[in-house]
Order: sequence, then C-alpha cells, then structure tokens
Amino acid sequence: MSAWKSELFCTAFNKEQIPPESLPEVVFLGRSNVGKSTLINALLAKRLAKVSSKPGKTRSINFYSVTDDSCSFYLVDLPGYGYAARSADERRSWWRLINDYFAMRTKISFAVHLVDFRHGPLANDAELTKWLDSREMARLVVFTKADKISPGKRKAQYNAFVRTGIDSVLPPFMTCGVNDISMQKLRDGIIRVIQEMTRLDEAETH
Ligand SMILES: Nc1nc2c(ncn2[C@@H]2O[C@H](COP(=O)(O)OP(=O)(O)OP(=O)(O)O)[C@@H](O)[C@H]2O)c(=O)[nH]1
Ligand SMILES: [Mg+2]
Repeated sequence: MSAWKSELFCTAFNKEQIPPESLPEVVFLGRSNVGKSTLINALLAKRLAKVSSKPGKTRSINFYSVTDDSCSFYLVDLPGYGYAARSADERRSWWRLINDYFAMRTKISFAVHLVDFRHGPLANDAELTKWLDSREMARLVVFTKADKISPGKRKAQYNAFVRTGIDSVLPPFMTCGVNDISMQKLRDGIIRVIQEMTRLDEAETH
C-alpha cells in the first residue's frame, strides 16, 4: 500500500467554522497530552499537527484530508480531554465545541481512542468509553508511549489491559511515537475499519 496523501483541510475554533459533513471522519480522542497530535503526524508522516509537552496544546478541531489508494477521508484531531489546569470557562467552551461538532455529524465512521500505555485506561478513559457507548460509536483503541515501558514488560502489560475487557473494533494497537512498522499496520487497520463502516452505512440506507 502506498503512503497516504494528506493536507490540513480546516481548523475550527467554533461551531461556525466546522465544515459540513462530507467524507468519512475518523476522530482522535483521548486525555490531554496522551499523544493524539503526535500519532496523527506519525500516520501522515508529516508535521502538520502541533505537538507540545505541555497538556492543552490543541485548542481547535483540526481536519486533515487523507487520500489512500482505496478511499478518501478525514482524520480529526480534537483538543485533549480532561485537562484539569484549564479554567472552568475554558472547560465549558471545550465541551461546547465538542458537542457542537458531534451534533453536526450523523456518520462519523469511528473514534480512535488513545490510552497511555504506562497507565492503561484511567477513570476519564472510562468516562469517555461510556460517552462513546451512549453515542453507539465504534472505537479503535491505540496505546501510546509504549517506548516508556521496557520491551520485556510490554507483552504482559498489554495482556493485562486486554484482560480487563477493552472494547475495540480491532485488537488494540501499541505505538511508540514514530515507529514506521507499527504505523503501516495502524494505517491498514484504519482503512479496513473505514471500509467496513462505509459498507454498513450503505447497507442501512438501501
Ligand atoms: N515517548 C513518547 N512520547 C510521546 C509519544 N506520543 C506523544 N509523546 C509526547 O507527549 C507529549 C504530548 O503529545 P501531543 O501529541 O501534543 O498530545 P495531545 O494528545 O495531542 O495533547 P493535547 O493537544 O494537549 O490534547 C509530547 O511531548 C509528545 O512528544 C510516544 O508514543 N512516546
Ligand atoms: Mg493535540
């Protein structure tokens, strides 16, 4: 499979700037600082998304258009979830923007839920899972920052998390920031899930 062609399509700080629904959308969700923007850059093999060691870097909804051999879609980078250091006002406007976005969408293909491999799913990951359940939205779980755990311990840790019952359309992926081999597997996985979701959408409308 060839590399994805991609570009920044749109940045939305408010409801008015959110583009109308068109292509399938894959939404990246997870706690602030978990590595959403880093993973998007690794998947696109470009530095399009802004990354920072300080939580709360992404403040807007960013749409990246992607063309693969078989389909076109958007990867959507959202501001981080549960960033406690923000003011109550900022947290409220975050929820407003996220809710406005979801309210404007009927066919988001699925969510990529990023979970820090060092900690596994935490309380606010469970909250996010519940929220995705309430929206009946499929998710693909990706563990980030696996490089922070020694290679000899990764398998046991992965198995321990999976045994707790992680709901994911494919077995959870494990990434280490920029790792070409796992990125290609993840790109292929994302395409497979988009194709399956599109097929199900078509079956529903006919
Ligand atoms: N070691 C390591 N560091 C990572 C990995 N992924 C992300 N990081 C680092 O974690 C920090 C946060 O990464 P971001 O990609 O900005 O995180 P984000 O989820 O987009 O954060 P917000 O935009 O604040 O929600 C940066 O310093 C990244 O370099 C990883 O797999 N391994
Ligand atoms: Mg970000």
